[in-house]
Amino acid sequence: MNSKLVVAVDVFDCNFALDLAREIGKEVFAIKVNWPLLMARGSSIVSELGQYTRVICDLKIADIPNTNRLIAGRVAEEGAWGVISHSFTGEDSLRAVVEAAGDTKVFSVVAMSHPGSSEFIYPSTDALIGLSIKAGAYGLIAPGNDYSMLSRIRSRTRDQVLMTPGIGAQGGSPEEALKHGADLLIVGRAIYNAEKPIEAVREFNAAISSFKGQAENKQLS
Ligand code: BMP
Repeated sequence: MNSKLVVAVDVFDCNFALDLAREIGKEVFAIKVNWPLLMARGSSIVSELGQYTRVICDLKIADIPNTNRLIAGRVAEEGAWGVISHSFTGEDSLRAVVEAAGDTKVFSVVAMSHPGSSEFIYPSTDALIGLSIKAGAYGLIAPGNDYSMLSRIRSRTRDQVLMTPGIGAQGGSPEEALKHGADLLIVGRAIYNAEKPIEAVREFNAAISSFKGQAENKQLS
């Protein structure tokens, strides 16, 4: 299935997450796990969900290189397709993630989707993009609900894959995010809180595939 949808499953209930993955796994690009599931189950949740679809581990790693290396190495051992790291800790810290992640793709945060992102992160976004590219990041995390920031990030990198949270519950629309340069769209609550998550997935997929405006959006396989 050629979907651009990454479903964030921010819950503590592992059975709910596994049932959801079984239901939607073939119709999404990936499932993203964050601290709630990792706290509830440990890192094995990555390989358990990996039976159904790709898994992106959203740890927002932000430590010294040695600690980052340990964390990214474990994520890679569990077979995660991708991992999310902060970049504000510096090039050496991010490079450690990239090296330890091996074939697991590293997405680096250069701007966030919540209002507080404008306090410290936005003023540093250009520098964070440069640092992330130098450190070898495969992709960048950019806000899917702030279209001018998203366009600005897209204009500064053609090669990196842009993965964008902020769609649905945080106000972003799939069409606008794609129009402004997104390659993968993260949607959480609007799917896992839906009465019928599979129908919500299909609606998002339909909105994504009906968007024809951006020939440059990357096709990931
Ligand atoms: P939701 O669609 O329910 O708002 O979830 C968005 C997901 O993306 C959450 O897992 C959140 O941690 C993550 N996220 C975000 O919302 N903004 C960012 O800037 C970076 C994120 O990883």
